[in-house]
Amino acid sequence: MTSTKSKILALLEGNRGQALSGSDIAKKLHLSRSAVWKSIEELRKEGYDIQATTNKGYSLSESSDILSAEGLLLWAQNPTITRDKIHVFKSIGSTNQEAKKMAVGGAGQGTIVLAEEQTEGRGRLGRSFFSPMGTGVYMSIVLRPRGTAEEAALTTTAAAVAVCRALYKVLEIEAGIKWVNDIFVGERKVCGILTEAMSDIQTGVVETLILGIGINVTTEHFPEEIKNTAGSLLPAQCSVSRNRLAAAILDELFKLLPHLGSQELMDEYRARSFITGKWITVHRGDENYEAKALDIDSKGALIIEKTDGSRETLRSGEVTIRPRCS
Ligand code: BT5
Repeated sequence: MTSTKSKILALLEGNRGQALSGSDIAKKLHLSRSAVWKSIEELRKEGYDIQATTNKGYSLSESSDILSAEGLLLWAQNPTITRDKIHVFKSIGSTNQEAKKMAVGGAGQGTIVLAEEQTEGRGRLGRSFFSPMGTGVYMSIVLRPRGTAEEAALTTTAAAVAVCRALYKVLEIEAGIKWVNDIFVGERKVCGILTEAMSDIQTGVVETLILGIGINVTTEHFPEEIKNTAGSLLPAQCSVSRNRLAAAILDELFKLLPHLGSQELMDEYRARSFITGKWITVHRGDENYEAKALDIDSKGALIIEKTDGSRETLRSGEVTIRPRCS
């Protein structure tokens, strides 16, 4: 986006629903009126609902909900979130893939990639994440921890807590965490987290993490195979600022990252976790076995008790909750 268009969008986003006259915009931003008009036309072509009223000026509709750096910065409070670090795409294969490419090219800590749609959204173990146009938040963040694989796992833990906090702050939604990387509202998965590590082969040090977060905000129609398990935060007709939601998640995340593994963070993760105390099925490769989920340790690992009474600590993996009757 050109800097003129970016400045005008920031002004309109900051005054949603209010008319700003062309000459006031021009004066404020030191632009000609025709430059203002041209940028407004371009923004409209990009899908922004900008009304023009004679004698009043231009106003961006209150319900406008297009992801943008300008819209996000309006809400973000953490000073590390800056314009140059935010990259927004209309459609992309995968934001994690793009963030990885940027990281290889030297992108620094806190680089953010957002997309309105992913055509090849990814889950863990080669699974896919359904990411249709304009109804979700699909976001990846480049982190440079220079730490251990353990820290990498704790980053997923922090991200899960950050998402839950943001959902409550912005929408007053109480969400639960299904170890290790899924966020549920009620019985439905509304968010998945994918943390991918890039390490130095010789030292084993994790140099870069790509933290991917996908949220169904108002997605209505899910594919057949997930239509009974996936859900959205809000019905399709509701309007919420996805920029605001993304900013709240980033703010909470950057607040938590310096405290990975802290007592406070782990206690919050445990309190949100809804599998502890339940009977679960552990899926490992081709092997499936029953166990009771006992607790989550200080490293974010799941402690289970098998049916023979032995205990095991799972650092990663897949579990499903067994039906209550079994
Ligand atoms: C995840 O994996 O849930 C991690 C998803 C991470 C997505 C984000 S979006 C931004 C960034 N860029 C990417 O390419 N990815 C990240 P996993 O735990 O493996 O769960 C995947 C499974 O969840 C699938 O096999 C489906 O069963 C289910 N699923 C797929 N799409 C879903 C959706 N939109 N909502 C709920 N469940 C879904």
